[in-house]
Amino acid sequence: MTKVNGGHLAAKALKAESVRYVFTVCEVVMAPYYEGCEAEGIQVIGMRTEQGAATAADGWSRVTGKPGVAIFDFGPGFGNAYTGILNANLTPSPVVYIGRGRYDPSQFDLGELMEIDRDYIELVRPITKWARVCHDAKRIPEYIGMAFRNALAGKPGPVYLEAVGQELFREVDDSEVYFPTGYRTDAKSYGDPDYVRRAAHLLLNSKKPVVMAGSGVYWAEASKELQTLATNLNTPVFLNGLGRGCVPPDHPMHFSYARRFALREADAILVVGAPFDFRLNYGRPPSFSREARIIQIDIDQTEIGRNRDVHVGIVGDPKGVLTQLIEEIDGRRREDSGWLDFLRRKELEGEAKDQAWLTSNMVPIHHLRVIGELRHFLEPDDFVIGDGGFFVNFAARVLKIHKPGHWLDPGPMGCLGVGPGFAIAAKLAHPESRVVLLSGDGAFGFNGMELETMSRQGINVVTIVGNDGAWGMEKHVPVWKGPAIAADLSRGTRYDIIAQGMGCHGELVERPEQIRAALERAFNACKPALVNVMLTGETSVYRATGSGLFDRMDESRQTQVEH
Ligand SMILES: Cc1ncc(C[n+]2csc(CCOP(=O)(O)OP(=O)(O)O)c2C)c(N)n1
Ligand SMILES: [Mg+2]
Repeated sequence: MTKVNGGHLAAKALKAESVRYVFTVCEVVMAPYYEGCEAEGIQVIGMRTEQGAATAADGWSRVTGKPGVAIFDFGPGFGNAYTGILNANLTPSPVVYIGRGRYDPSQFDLGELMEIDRDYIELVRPITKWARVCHDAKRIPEYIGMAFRNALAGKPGPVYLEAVGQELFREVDDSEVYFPTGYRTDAKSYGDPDYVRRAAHLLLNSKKPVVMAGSGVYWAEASKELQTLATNLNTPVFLNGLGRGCVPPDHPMHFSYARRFALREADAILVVGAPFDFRLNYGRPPSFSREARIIQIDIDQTEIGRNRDVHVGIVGDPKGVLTQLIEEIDGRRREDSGWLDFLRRKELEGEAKDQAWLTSNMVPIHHLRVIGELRHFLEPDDFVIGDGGFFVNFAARVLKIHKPGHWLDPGPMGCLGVGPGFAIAAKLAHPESRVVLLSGDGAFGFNGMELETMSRQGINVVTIVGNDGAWGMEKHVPVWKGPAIAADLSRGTRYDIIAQGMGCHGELVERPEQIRAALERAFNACKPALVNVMLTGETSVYRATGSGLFDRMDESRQTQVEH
């Protein structure tokens, strides 16, 4: 009979889920969690804000496919973590968030420290899949099991669990504790065979089919199946969200620039694990053809037909359903008469327009020149994290991502400040890969202190700050009647010196010919590094390059480059 406290019981349950790291901001009342984790061989990573911790846990989920875990205090800790949870919720990403919970019920409603007149569950419920309080130390392992089951079941998403603070310290006999082991399944769910047959028939008989694949394909680890189906069907694939990288850029069916033409002119569109949200203009014209027959595959039945009429809706795990479709098609090939050639031409035209800017010698430097230089360094195993406005949009447009989960960005929440947390998680999960964080100067301000975490923990990320001295994406849009208000930041801020002050390698770059050597030194620094690149802040340059808010991106790609 061994005595063990509630915090340690939680750690044992996390260990059983193969958790390797938990992310937190130190708070002594959570000592039982921390000590339990260390005793179980789980490393506790101390971050600089709870937003950073919540985001790192989300990043871990994204780069491993297994839930990341963050632990934070209530009150201000909870408040800071909230943004990170919001972001995980919209992605959606399966993260286990553990709040400290209120402390001693005998003091509730007396005006205890950090008291609020509602409980935290009420606040977190709208932005999580599942949220609970555990009131009994002995039941903590059960609740951890429930948390993982709910995070991973069907459509993934974040969950929130807190244990009443006192219970973390309460010692119980471990022989009296029920440790569940078979509390969830990884089994795939398959689609209705009749619907699969109809989908195959429709696709095989279409003249201008398109596949639009999103994050659901990533979570289902279905990239191989997606590639096989696209090859067998002879059908172009476009990717969004975490779907990026699920088809490598050198695959003959991989397309990106031609998307607006493809979705407008298609006669059949297979939408897999990609919700009809704003990124797809809700599946509606003008971005989506009105006439196209839509086949939709999603693990979540409530996504089928949301915002857009579908002709064949298949509920099931994308890996399972794509496998069924491949079997149903059984080697039959769709004959293509010019559709692929047309889209390839559009693709090459789009790429060609960016070429001049990728090698531009203008001073201050153009955003695309930095990305152009970075391309010389990137290898298929590297991870690229985007955190910012225009700077990240440019990068997303031209960088080739070779593997699933190797591009992370603020996602549908558009949440600035996610970069350092994501980068830390990516590097911890894949120490053998290089991790590059592309940050706007505005975005850097949110969680830039996490470079101290990188420095302290030896997490060697290369950060490139695109320093245009502005909230560029807010400043240069044609909405303002006069000059943009509150859209400027100080020009020339020395983020490189700030990074040096945190123990990182820091470089300032003001001219394009300096970029390559600076990146070289940053990648070889053997410590975290930051390259601060002074960028142009001219609205006319953005217009000419074709950049803008998300919904203008496609239009602007048409803009003629005047260089
Ligand atoms: C947390 C948060 N606050 C505000 C915004 C609104 N927003 C979107 S893009 C942007 C500008 C980003 O500026 P920066 O990071 O410097 O990138 P740039 O566009 O200048 O390249 C802002 C403020 C947001 N998306 N997230
Ligand atoms: Mg900026």
